[in-house]
This record gives sequence, C-alpha cells and structure tokens, in this order.
Amino acid sequence: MTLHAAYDPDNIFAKMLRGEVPAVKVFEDDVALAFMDIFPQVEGHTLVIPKDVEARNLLDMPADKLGPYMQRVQTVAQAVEKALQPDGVRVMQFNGAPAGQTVYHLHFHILPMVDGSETRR
Ligand code: DGP
Repeated sequence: MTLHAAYDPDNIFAKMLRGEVPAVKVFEDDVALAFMDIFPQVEGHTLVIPKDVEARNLLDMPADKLGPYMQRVQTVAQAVEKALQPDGVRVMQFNGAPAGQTVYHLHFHILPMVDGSETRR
C-alpha cells in the first residue's frame, strides 16, 4: 500500500462513520467522531477520526479541515485526561504502512499513560 494510494471508502472507519460497523463512541459532532480502540494498548485508548473528508492520513488532509479536526483531538484528549487522571497523555498518528498505519482513514490515537505503562509502539 503506497503512501499516496486512492482513498478506499470501504475502510473500516468509513464504515463506522456510515453506521455499518459498531463503535463504542465517546464523542461525536459534525467534525469528528471518537471511539474506543478495539485493540487498546492501554486502558482508555481512544481514536479520533474526521468526518466528511476522504483523507487517508495527515498528509492528505485538506488544510482548511485540519484546524477544526485538531480542536476535536484536543477536546477528546482533555476529556480522557479528566476522566482517567493519567500521569501523561500520548497522542500518536501514523502515515503509511512502514510508519505503522493499518487503517487508511486519518486518525489520531490518544493514550492515557500512567507511570510504568508499556505499549507496543
Ligand atoms: P493505525 O495502526 O494507526 O492505523 O491504527 C489503527 C487502529 O485502529 C488500531 O489501534 C486498531 C484500531 N482498529 C482497527 N479496526 C478497528 C475496529 O473495527 N474498531 C475499532 N474500534 N478499532 C479498530
């Protein structure tokens, strides 16, 4: 899968946005959806995806949509921090398979970290 392949509207997060696959949602508005990661690396591992945009990753994301989306990433990170009171919050994002990306709809990972947390990446 090359970094600049076409957006696949049948990726799992696009299906989630269309309500075709279930998600444990923790935040949703007209700009973004946040839900629990199905393979959590730590308790509270949350993903935030933009709506109404065919962006495979950060490099594809139209600049005018990035600001509103990143505001939601911050809102969800703040909510996770408030709910779980971790010692730190890791925010991660991968572009292309060699960088670790496995789902090709832009997403940020939010990981509440406590002292001694260990993650796969
Ligand atoms: P990345 O490697 O950055 O593309 O991370 C994709 C993440 O998506 C990974 O942590 C697992 C998660 N994931 C994959 N499929 C599903 C799914 O069907 N539901 C949910 N909730 N998460 C998923």
